[in-house]
Amino acid sequence: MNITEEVKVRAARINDIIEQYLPQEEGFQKTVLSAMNYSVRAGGKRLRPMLMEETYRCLGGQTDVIQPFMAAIEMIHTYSLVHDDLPAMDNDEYRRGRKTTHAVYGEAMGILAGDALLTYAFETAALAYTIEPENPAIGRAIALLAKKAGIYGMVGGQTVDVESEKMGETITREKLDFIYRLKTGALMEASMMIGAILAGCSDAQISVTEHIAAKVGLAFQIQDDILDVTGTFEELGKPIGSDVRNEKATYVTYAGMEASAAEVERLSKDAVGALALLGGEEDTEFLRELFIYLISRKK
Ligand code: GRG
Repeated sequence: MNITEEVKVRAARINDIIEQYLPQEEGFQKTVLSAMNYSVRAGGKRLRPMLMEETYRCLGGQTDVIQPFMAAIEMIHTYSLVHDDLPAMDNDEYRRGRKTTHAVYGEAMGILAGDALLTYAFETAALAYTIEPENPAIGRAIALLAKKAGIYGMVGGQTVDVESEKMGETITREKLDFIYRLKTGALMEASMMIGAILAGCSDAQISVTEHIAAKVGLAFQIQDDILDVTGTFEELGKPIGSDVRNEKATYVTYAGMEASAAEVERLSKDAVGALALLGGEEDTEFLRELFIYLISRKK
């Protein structure tokens, strides 16, 4: 498999799916709708919907019921980026190679577009009932999405992250793990777990997907820290060095570059190894290749 090409093809297909769920830009509230669509259409790797769809497929899922959830997870991810870029947070002017939402639409509209994307994500996920009205797994998937996006997930992690600014290397490994597990890992976990839930998996299999995604999420965030030091504006579509500027405690400041790179590799290989725990005869080749591909990602 040529994983680079395969990722590109899948991202393009995911863009088509997401596009179907974006709101029409009309009515008196048109500005916020336009700001939402601007944020989502800015592109991005579409990694979370990719993980979700592939986990669903690997575990035997066969219908389109996964699609509203793929759009929803990307809307939630995009809202987190829009808010993360705000002046009160990282105060970034560029993201995904273009001006951030608040830089184009103003701060108030940046806040509202993030709020709207979060709320609209749940409106979108609930559309799964129009595809499979009798499927009880949909309610469970919606509840999980809320939990992993909220105070016991991404928002919880971001809270501790914001409070840990200016701590440099004095932060404990335990706290850093907590931040990464929640801030970045939680949406990866939601992606794979929702794939498993909608595929009708057992609780044990759903737990395995959580375990795998937690490792992928941690590796992904450490690689993000590394790229913030070693990447370029052209590759990342945003300025590098934002962690240093914001005096953020990261894996790189905590453990150094070499140990961080080794940790990314170890976690990714652990995630690949854990794919065997899913049981059954699933073809996990794409997930395996994707986890390895992410180790050397440049954006
Ligand atoms: C509630 C005010 C308020 C803010 C919430 C929760 C939150 C802000 C921010 C989430 C934290 C965050 C941005 C974590 C970083 C995760 C991460 C590495 C994002 C980049 O993901 P990629 O590389 O991005 O997948 P693309 O652009 O490819 O989609």
